[in-house]
Amino acid sequence: MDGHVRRLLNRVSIALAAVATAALLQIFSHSSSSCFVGSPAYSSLSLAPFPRTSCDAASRRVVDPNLRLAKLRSSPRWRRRSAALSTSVFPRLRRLRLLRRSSRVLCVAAGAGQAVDALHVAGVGDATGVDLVDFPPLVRRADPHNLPFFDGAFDVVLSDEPMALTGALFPSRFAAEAERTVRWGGAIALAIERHIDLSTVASLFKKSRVAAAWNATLDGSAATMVILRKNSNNTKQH
Ligand SMILES: *[C@@H]1O[C@H](CO)[C@@H](O)[C@H](O)[C@H]1NC(C)=O
Ligand SMILES: CC(=O)N[C@H]1CO[C@H](CO)[C@@H](O)[C@@H]1O
Repeated sequence: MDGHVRRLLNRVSIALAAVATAALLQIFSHSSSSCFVGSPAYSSLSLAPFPRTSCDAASRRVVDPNLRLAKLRSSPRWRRRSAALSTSVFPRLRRLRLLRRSSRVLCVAAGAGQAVDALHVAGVGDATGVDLVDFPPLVRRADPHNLPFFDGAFDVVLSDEPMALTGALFPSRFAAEAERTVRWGGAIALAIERHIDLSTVASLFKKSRVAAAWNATLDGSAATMVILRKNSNNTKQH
């Protein structure tokens, strides 16, 4: 009798476990199809063809990320952005001795990962891309207001998205996180919209000084590039 009850209970618990597993699988397979439409804080005009919502993120799952990357790489927009980075931004950083092949670089607001890809092509192997929406294989999800990296983890923090800073929910928080994750003496390289006052941008970075600024064209959109250097100890007078 006792043994019979135990066997029965065993059977019941196995059945319940099976039901729970099936329910979980159901949840997992459906969770990504309920997408919320709404742009990330800095949904951009210049990256319009790339996915910017979780709906797009969900529909992307059927595509092999590497095939998709190969396709994107051959698009004129991607090539223009890569060219702008490798002929304008990277050489400046190198001349200032802020970028080397061994540098660890974080690309924030990385979109589909053009900057990460351009860094790889330029021989910088250790480049990490993050954005509000993950985009494998080059970009994973992270909130720029709360970056999941240690203090001083990177030699360079780069954003080639002109709307990233000014379109951020909290620009000062965005700036503080970029500064926190870059090492002392390292660089923050930012594209900003051309009408934005440089001193306004500089004032957001409490521990860094502007090392270079110039007007650049990133795949057709006029932007200003700014390179800030995180001071070896906070000597900035403000
Ligand atoms: C960029 O161009 C604008 C005019 O379009 C000019 O006012 C500004 O000073 C330039 N910025 C830099 C850093 O050269
Ligand atoms: C150059 C220099 O003095 N750097 C120091 C700045 O402050 C940090 C932390 O407070 C030190 O770790 C650096 O050595």
